[in-house]
Amino acid sequence: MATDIARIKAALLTQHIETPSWAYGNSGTRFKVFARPGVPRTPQEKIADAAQVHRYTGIAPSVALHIPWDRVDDYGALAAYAAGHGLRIGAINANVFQDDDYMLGSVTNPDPAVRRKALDHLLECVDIMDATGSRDLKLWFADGTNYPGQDDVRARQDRLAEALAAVYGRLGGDQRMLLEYKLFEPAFYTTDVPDWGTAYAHCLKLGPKAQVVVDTGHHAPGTNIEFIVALLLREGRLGGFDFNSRFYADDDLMVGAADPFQLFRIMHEVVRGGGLDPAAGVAFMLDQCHNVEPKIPGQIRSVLNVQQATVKALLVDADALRAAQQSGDVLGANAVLMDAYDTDVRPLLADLRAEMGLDPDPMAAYAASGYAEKIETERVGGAQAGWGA
Ligand code: LRH
Ligand code: MN
Ligand code: MN
Repeated sequence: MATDIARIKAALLTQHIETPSWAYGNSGTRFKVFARPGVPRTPQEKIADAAQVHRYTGIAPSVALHIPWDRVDDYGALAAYAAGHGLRIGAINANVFQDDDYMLGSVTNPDPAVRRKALDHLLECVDIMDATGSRDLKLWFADGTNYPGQDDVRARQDRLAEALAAVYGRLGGDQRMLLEYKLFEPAFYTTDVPDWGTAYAHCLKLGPKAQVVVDTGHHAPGTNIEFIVALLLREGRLGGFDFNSRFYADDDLMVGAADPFQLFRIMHEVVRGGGLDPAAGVAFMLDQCHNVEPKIPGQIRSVLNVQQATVKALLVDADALRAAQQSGDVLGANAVLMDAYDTDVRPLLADLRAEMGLDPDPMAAYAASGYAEKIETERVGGAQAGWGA
């Protein structure tokens, strides 16, 4: 048992959770964006806030950027700034969904001039990756149609494939393309990358540097996300996660808040499929907004939620589970999983944090640090997360 705990702790230390720069800015819904005191005004201030999350959790050493929300003149200097705060720049998220030009789509737009503009932006994002040392380009397309007959669904797939191939050809040796799917929104009739199967089909044609990213909020209610995770991992195409929680649609609530059991089931498949091994290349990223709660504590809580689900998944007795499964012991097998899920892992995690030289209670430690009060006095006129900016 003691060696088991040591093994579990060692595995936990290899897991890094990336926070998104946009989580630190003001956000809301299309009805209202709430301005909170102290939110960052610049990409540098977002990085400084992300550094706080790493400081108290010890497992969030990178921050994702969204371009142009995080546009700067010198991305090398921004990476150096991050390094000065003990962070790396993580995934570069492209944004081809906010300009008026993209009303009828970006890379799938019927107008070749708009397609060219979108492709140029994607290629610029790879230039940024070169400057920041980022491995991953995350692509999400708002492209789709609202009405039957609005555009040729097959032609749009051809245009998408052409753009993806051009970007793929531009990737450096260690760089990857993560293709994100989403069931619907903003398009309501057809979406050009609506599901894992479409993303997977494109990635398969492109090659091994093209991987699927699973945003947990982008599925129909009742979808068995852990099955998708198991399948993609088995096929060597799970590039990573955009973690968040949903009740209804793309709610972007804190991961593990709505359904911690689902998060555990997902992490069980990650562990089962070897996805926790850094060599598997699964990027654990958050994609969330904090509309009614403070942002830095919201990110700390989210990172801890992923870690808690991970440790429970690591506690699953794999031998007992296999034995029960092979003997057809349905209830026994289910009980093995539930035993792990029902374990109170808080003492184990508190121990681990003490061993890492961290406060065992990251939420309390951040609250006591005075950082929130400091940024509230120092920063005036914080920026919006991106939407409508
Ligand atoms: C789209 C999405 C995608 C975007 C992010 C801001 O819904 O999940 O990842 O880049 O939100
Ligand atoms: Mn996402
Ligand atoms: Mn989303």
